[in-house]
Amino acid sequence: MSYTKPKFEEKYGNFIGGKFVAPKGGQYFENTSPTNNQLIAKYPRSQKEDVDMAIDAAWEAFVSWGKTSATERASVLNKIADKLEEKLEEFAAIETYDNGKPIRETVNADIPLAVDHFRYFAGVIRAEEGSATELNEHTVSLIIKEPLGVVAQIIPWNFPLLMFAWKVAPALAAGNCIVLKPAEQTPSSVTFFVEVMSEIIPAGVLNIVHGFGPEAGKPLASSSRVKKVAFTGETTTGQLIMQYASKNLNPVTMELGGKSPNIFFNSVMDHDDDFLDKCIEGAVLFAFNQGEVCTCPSRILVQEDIYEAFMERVIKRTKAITQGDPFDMNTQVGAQASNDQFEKILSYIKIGKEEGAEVLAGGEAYKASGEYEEGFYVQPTILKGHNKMRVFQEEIFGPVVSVCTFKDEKEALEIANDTLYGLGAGVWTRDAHQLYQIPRAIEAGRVWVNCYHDYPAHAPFGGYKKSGFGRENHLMMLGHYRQTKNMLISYDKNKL
Ligand code: TXE
Repeated sequence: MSYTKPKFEEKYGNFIGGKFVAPKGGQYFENTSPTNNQLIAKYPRSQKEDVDMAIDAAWEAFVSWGKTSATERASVLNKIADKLEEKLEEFAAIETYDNGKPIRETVNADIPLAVDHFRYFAGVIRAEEGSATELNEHTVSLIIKEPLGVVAQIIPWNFPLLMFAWKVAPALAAGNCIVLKPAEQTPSSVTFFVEVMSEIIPAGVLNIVHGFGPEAGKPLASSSRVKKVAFTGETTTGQLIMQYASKNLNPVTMELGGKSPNIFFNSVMDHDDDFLDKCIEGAVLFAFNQGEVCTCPSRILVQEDIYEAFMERVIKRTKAITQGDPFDMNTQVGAQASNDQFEKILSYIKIGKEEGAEVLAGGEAYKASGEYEEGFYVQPTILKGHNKMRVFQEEIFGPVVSVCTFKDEKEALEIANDTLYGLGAGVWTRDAHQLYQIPRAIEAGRVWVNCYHDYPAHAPFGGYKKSGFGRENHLMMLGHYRQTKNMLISYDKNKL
């Protein structure tokens, strides 16, 4: 199957009250493809007045959506999933062109995972049993879960449609209406989503406001008329958003940056080639999605007695990565999401070299050919150094991994936990003690053991430390989108 670049209209509106509307101020920004630096389309440069209009539409829709039954909402979510699946290839091509990630990832991961997310929350919301307790023979306590109302959601550009699904599916399942701001770098797949779902989702239940963080994101997160703010993005932006939301005492969930350790113990080299191959793939996953993943395993820790033999294979495998044309099914690493990101990654490679890190692979921009010559590509890069270097401590968000050695379990844990972040981690070992005790001692919300980069809808995901709080995926996510009503009912005719 071959994939081609999708077609776009010249410009799009915000999606408010079930239709596309022009921004009130009439301003637009240009969105370009990082694959070739060509214009995709113009999107609204929204301001507070546009955000207010979307919040109005959402509250209007909440009057009826907030009263729908779980069965009705589940039916809507299932229809969304079916439609997404039917148009999977179109969504994948849009995502690849707008974000730069290779088509093999959008076809096999981004869009199918988004489909599954809607199906999962459609099922979860109907499986609930609720609770009633008899406090004494005359009094019953009922616990009822109610939606919050209108919620604000602000998402990043690294998984535009998947992050959208992570936010939207549980919020809708719980009975909320939404105003969501996509990242300005990747507005396309969300726009296509609301276009094709307009006959499925009632008008005003899901509203999209495009634009920049300080102009559109800030008024959304600051509004006293939203009842919750959900955010995924950079840690410092998350801190700002918490300040805005705190003025209204609004609850927030934060999914922020990471600097995840990926630890390889010496038992991975024990006479089993299949398992070792799996470990090598696990190490090379730093390049998955161009390293633009909050859980990117961006620090490899290798036990010192296997370092040479193990890294020889990792380097060889890294150099064999196919890079370039994102629409070629064989391409494993596509374009970085934007010029800003491209420049940031190259500056970190320079910082690493200046700090004295040794370049074991890559180390430069990648020159794509033909129509992709003007795109933003970086070679998968391996830097060898120590954990105090900036390239080990700061989030690069690119296909760059920093490698160091450790002596024993104690030192592995010291290095792994010597970071501000605590989102993801990987542990690779054949030792039964290590495969339980090491993940337990790592300060991170998700630890993969003998695997990595798996994101099932029914496993909770979220950070420790400066990687945020609150969990996404899993039924526990519903707790972030509902409030608890307790009704105490007396059946006693006489006594108070
Ligand atoms: O993120 P921002 P940026 C990290 C990654 C990357 C860096 C910068 O290291 O290099 O962040 O990327 C909106 N009020 N991550 O600048 O600013 C913005 O419009 C309200 C990690 O793109 O966090 C976008 O919709 N909203 C990360 C969203 O916030 C604001 C994924 C994310 O943008 C705002 C992305 C404001 N003041 C980047 N400022 C992850 N953990 O997955 C910005 N926004």
